[in-house]
Amino acid sequence: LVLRLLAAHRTQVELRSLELAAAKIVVAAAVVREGKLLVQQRSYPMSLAGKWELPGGRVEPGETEVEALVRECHEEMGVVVRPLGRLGPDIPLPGVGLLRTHTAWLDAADVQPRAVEHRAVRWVAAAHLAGLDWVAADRVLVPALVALTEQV
Ligand code: 9L3
Ligand code: MG
Repeated sequence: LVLRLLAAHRTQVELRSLELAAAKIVVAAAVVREGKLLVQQRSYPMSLAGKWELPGGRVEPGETEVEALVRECHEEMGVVVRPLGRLGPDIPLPGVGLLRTHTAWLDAADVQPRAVEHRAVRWVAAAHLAGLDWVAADRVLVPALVALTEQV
């Protein structure tokens, strides 16, 4: 019996380390221009449709976080961003991995992001950030996003 319990425990430990090894990074961009933060409204999956989030997505194998951030922003909004540095804590995404945020610069002042995959894209002032219907993970970032938006 003891041996069987030990074996069961070892299997659990092995499964746990597999889960950790598989933890995927999802990168998100915090882009501020003229005192407003760039946010997007999700169109899928159904459980997240209508909720607001920072633009971004999964880091693909062989890609750095910065490369993924630039690629995702280009795919999702047709704009080129310049990542600047990390913002706020890593946030667990249950069943997916970790959400990691980078601030980013949208250098062309005249370029307007378009909602390619999303329902809408919007520039939001600091005072209105807390009132958005955020995706749960992104809501954790609101204090850091308000501070960033007020400061830029
Ligand atoms: N996610 C949460 N907040 C964000 C982003 C960009 C992504 N700001 C979550 C939603 C999905 C997963 O990460 O569960 C992958 O994102 P995507 O590839 O569907 O954008
Ligand atoms: Mg995405």
